Amino acid sequence: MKKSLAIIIILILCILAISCGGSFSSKEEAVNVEETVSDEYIVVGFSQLGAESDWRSANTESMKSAFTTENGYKLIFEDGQQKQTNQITAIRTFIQQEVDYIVLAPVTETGWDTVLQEAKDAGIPVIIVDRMVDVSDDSLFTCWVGSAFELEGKKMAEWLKQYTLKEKIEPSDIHIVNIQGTIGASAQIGRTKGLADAATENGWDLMAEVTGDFTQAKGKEVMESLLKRYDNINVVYCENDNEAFGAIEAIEEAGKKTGSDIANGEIMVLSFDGVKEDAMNYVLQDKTTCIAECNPLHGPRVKAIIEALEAGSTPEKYSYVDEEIYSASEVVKNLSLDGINYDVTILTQDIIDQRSY
Ligand code: GYE
Repeated sequence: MKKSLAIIIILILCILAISCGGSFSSKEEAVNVEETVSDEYIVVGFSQLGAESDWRSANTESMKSAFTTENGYKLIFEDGQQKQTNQITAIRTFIQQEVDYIVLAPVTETGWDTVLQEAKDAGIPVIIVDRMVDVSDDSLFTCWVGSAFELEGKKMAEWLKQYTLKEKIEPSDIHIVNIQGTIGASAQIGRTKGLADAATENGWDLMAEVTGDFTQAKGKEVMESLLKRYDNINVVYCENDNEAFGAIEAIEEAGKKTGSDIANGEIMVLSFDGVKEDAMNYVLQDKTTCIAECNPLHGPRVKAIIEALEAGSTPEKYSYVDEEIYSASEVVKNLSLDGINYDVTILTQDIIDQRSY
């Protein structure tokens, strides 16, 4: 009895020793895997500002599919939920994690100096994408890539000018409300300025500028109250597609029609982005009259910047993306701005089908 008990105890001790040893070695393995991951891959911390719109979803998708392990990257993705404080926390975490690059899509322009200085002190290059940062020292970031937001606004305003001229609508009969984007975001600042300057120059009645925070829900809410406040709105300038979706819902629920025939009581909706399918189909249906494109496919662009930096070259400080303007109406076929000609793309189903976003 005693002998067999001793054998059992020895057996149990052996099993314990083996399992403890096993767990030590798997812990070591885990550490090794972590180390190999950061050695083998380029680690990118991306602070995305939120998930407020279709444009943003397409942009997130583009970034995620550029920075894959197959492409040699480890992407750490953080959604800031439209709050700058969340983005600042994300950047500080990236610094602690000693990532190789920080990519920032900033919610608004100001307020980045301190945290970008911290990244610079840690020797981590920062690439700004989409909206810009307004910092006192532009060596706080390596470079920026995104859209020319004021140009988008100017193109839209020029389209409206040509359209109303051709349709013989008096400037003072153009009663506009602007549903703005997130206040302080480059996309809002540029698009608002493009319209406001043109309204002053042309003598249009720009009745209100109210933020819709780039969301469908806010766009609808704002449009509902604007319709109660003004009974003569004939142009709604929405600073993105999702606000336009919300505004169109509000207009239809109020028993009115959106469309290009403002001389006959329709309310003309103008918008930015042009993410398929909804936004573009609305143009074909004449629910939205004109869209200034804003291209969200920045993943490959940021990847090319990182590749250039890895190869030791210096990328352009600012890279602007070329963009189009779309309408189903053939009244305006081209625009001239500051001596440059832009063709208006007259939208068809084929064009929509060929687009990648
Ligand atoms: O137009 C809008 C999004 O910053 C360009 O942000 C971006 C804008 C885009 O919410 O849909």
